[in-house]
Amino acid sequence: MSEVIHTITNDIATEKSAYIYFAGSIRAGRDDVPTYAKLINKLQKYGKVLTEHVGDYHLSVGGQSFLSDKFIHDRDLYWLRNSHVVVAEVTTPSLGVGYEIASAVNWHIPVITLYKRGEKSVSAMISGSEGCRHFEYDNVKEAYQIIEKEMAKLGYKENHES
Ligand code: 6K6
Repeated sequence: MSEVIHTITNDIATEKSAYIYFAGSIRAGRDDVPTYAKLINKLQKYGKVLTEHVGDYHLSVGGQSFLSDKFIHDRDLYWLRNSHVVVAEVTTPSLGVGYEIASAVNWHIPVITLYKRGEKSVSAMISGSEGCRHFEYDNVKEAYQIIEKEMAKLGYKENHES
């Protein structure tokens, strides 16, 4: 994985592919990390995933604790503000992910939310938001198909070489 702490200033100036902000639970629980890692891997075919650490197995609930909360908040909102699309895996309910989704919606950044179909149901604040394209999926293959369809609608092509 590339460095967790980095700025995107140079990338933004030079790269043409999508900047993708992947949101997934951190302090709210890391049970879905294997899924996050697979979704991030898929999204990397469309451009740069600014938050690839979210899918890092080594980042536990206590991970990156050497960074201050203010640093994390400001850095992540900066990345979010500069992203072209947000993909949020919302199966594990997370305050941070909800906050990121609301911020992206307010900034008119397209948001795709993915929820593993199960016994529980997702918050109406997500499934009922007109700013989110909300989808439920049964398995990762189905989630990939949703990503393919939605990214194509947004005008982003999958790069099969990456
Ligand atoms: C320190 C101690 C425990 O975790 C840390 C490091 N925290 C974070 N590092 C990077 N991104 C974070 C961190 N905390 C929240 N975020 C952002 O909020 C991510 O982009 C996630 O999408 C989201 C997760 O929020 P919570 O509420 O589940 O932590």
